[in-house]
Amino acid sequence: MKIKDSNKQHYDVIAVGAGMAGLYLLHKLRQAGFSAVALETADDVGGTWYWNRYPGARCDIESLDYSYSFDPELENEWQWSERYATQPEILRYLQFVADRYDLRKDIRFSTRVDQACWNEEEQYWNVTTDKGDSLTSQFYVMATGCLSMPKETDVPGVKRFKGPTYFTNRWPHEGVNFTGLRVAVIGTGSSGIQSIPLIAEEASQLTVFQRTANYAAPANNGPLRKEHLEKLEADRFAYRENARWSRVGVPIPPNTEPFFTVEPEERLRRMEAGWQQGDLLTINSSFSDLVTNAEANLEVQEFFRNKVRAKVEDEETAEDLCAKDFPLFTKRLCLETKYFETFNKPHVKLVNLNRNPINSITESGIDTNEESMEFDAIVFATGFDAMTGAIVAVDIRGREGVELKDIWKDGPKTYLGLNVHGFPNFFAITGPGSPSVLSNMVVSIEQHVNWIADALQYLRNNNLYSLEATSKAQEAWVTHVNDYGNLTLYPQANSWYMGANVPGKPRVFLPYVGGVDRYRQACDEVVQRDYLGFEQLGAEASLCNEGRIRFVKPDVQLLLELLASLEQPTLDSLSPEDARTQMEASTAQRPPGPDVGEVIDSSLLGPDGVIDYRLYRPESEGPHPIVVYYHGGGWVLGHSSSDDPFCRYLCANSDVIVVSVNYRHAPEARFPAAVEDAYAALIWIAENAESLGGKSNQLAVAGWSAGGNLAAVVSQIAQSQSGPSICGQLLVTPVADADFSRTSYNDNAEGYILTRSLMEWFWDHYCDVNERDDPRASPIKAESLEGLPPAMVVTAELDPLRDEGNAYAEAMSTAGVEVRHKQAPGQIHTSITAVDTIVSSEGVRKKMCEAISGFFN
Ligand code: N01
Repeated sequence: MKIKDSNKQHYDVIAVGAGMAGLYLLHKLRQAGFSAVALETADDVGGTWYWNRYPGARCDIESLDYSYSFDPELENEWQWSERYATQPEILRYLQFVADRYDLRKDIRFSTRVDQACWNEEEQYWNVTTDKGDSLTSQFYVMATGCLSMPKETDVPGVKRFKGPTYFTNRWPHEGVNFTGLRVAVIGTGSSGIQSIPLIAEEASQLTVFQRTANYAAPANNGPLRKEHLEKLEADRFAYRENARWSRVGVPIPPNTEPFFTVEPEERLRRMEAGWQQGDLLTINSSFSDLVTNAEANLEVQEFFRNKVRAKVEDEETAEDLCAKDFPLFTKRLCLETKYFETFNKPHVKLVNLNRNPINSITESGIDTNEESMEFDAIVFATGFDAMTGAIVAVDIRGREGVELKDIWKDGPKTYLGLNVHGFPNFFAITGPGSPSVLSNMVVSIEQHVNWIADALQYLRNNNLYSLEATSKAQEAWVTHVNDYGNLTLYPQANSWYMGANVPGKPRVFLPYVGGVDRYRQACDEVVQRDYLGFEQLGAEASLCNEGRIRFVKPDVQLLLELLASLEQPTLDSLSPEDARTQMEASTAQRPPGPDVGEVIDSSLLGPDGVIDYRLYRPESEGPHPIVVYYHGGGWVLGHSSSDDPFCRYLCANSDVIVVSVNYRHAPEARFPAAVEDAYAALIWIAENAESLGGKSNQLAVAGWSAGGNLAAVVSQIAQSQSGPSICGQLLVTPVADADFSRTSYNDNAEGYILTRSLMEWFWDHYCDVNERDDPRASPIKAESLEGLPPAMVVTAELDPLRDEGNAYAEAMSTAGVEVRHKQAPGQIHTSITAVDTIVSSEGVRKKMCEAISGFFN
């Protein structure tokens, strides 16, 4: 740092915003001995609770949880008066906090930040305001909140109206008296749903313009719940700690039961109990899969709709008020108090904008397609440019003058939602890519502030002056955030979570849906691993701790966690017999895979007796091409139906017959018995193709793992022994070599189901060491790969076999074979074939089916 102490306008930290985040940040930084200033547009503290003063504004997380936890004394000094506190009470609380910690002296009110530029030469941030101030700081923090930038009004003619217009998110401080007025409210999100019943109490006429009906649960507001208070008071520390390590920042244990594993009566009981409880969380957390399972979600949606139908007298209005356009929970659930009943009042009318859209706001009212309506006042409850709007409203420029707005034009990119590559010493509190709006904001704010304060102390203690995410770490985090979002139903809604409410905003899922607990774990791990993924510059030494914090696909990770929780013995610690029994037991639990036209179990005669096979025929009329499939299991485990869901998948999605053939297994029958059977079965199927319903000369092979090895080997044998003719080979995470020295054998030696030691166990059972260079064991060792059929090779990033599969694909390609090669990021050896279990590998599976279709065209 080259800043001179004499510069009075220089701070360690400049923060933007004096809401819940800014206040705690100031306190925390002061405690840690940093100089800090917060710049705030408003003339007082409070952030969202300063601006959103519309009638009925309240928190939708219970007040006891929606409270700072950093100071037990503060907790003792403040008593909430209601279960869901009103905006004035929450604002008083934040004012109390500001006074109690004497924070106002470090806040410049009525000051808007216009620009923040990183000065590369001096290594500081230069911040300018609308007041003409120019300040500098080592660190720059956006504590601007997720829902603070009002969405620009996009209703036509908005400027024409001569009467007063009000915006819920910028409500006049003196309040508004609607008594005797004809009022229009546009928008039925949380703000509309909270304010409409109260506006209706005053207005002589209220017309609500609804574009999309919303799900809302009753708030059942009242005094603080006794049992809730008792729980907190019994052990405040444990209570708050449980919140910090919960899914959404409220201490409710996560549920592991999928909806349809619960009996219908019990499902209904839980929904009803959640409804009576009156909160955002209970119903959702009564099951494990309401935001991932569309059918389960549909059933709960209908429960919500029936509640509306029971409350609203006019049938057409009731139907219009029933949310139908998006899955439940994929827009923020609203908490309501007499909202639906308000539409039973004779002076309240609902206009369904889908049937009767607004043509224009006029001088005296609103014209829709069907009528002209006169109003004395219009209220806009039209929402926010959420999560990114307030951040990019400031002209933030990082290294080389790069504008944040520019690099976020296709959607925000952050590392942990905290920092952005190219913007050293820049932090966003509850930024996009963190749980933020999907959590209790206070818990997430405290976590971010603590993390930032710790980071600043780490830099100070280590004589470092800047911290910046690497592009690789950021890219991996963005992928991780998207991967999680894509496992859920959230992307289906046109919500502000998706940026879909603001015309022209890129459609990207903005928050992190993996949970407060998992997110906190990731942030902690980054620190424990010496700020993994951050470049750290110092006066004497700098380091770049390159790396990715989460790269296993989230559903794969969940599967790994589930398997670990079963504490089963590893297969390689068992006898082959016991390993087979354990395998059978676990495959019995899988989803069955898609329906196909017909499944036939039969057998053929091999070189050493009968070989079982299972034939899968598509629903469409034949004849069809045939794929001979070899199952996985390290030549030791499995049989003709052990990859049943995957075979069904290939059959149904490629419109081919799949014949899954068994082969003799080791250690009872060692190498080359499996190869002999695999090849004999191939010949028999080629010769009997027509009687099996296949097309002659339309034959391909496929296999997974050891089966991929056999598919590769029989392709070589068929090619060298002139038959049968094979149109293509699909090799899925194949064993291509017996060489354990490749990088992937070390990188992925443990932790991803197929371990290095399990592979050693398989090889030892299957094949003598001195035979392993035989190309029938290690197909990559073949003298020539020329003339082999076209291939698709699929490898998984986190598989010990990854590099040999990659090497085989490359070797075939070099030999002139037409090869499609797909390495699946974040996948493990067993996840690519896990039909209906691992959703994140669905794209690769689709590609395999395309490849199979390509073999025959
Ligand atoms: O905003 P919203 P909000 N023509 O975006 C409609 C938090 N919050 O201020 O859905 C016609 O949810 C829009 O219609 P559509 C909470 O997280 C919390 O209500 O886009 N209509 C929608 O109905 C919440 O989720 C509390 O089709 C137009 C409404 O306006 C978030 O803030 C209280 C329109 C906007 O709903 C935002 O809530 C309040 C147009 N041109 C808010 N443009 C608590 O309880 C928009 N709409 C703590």
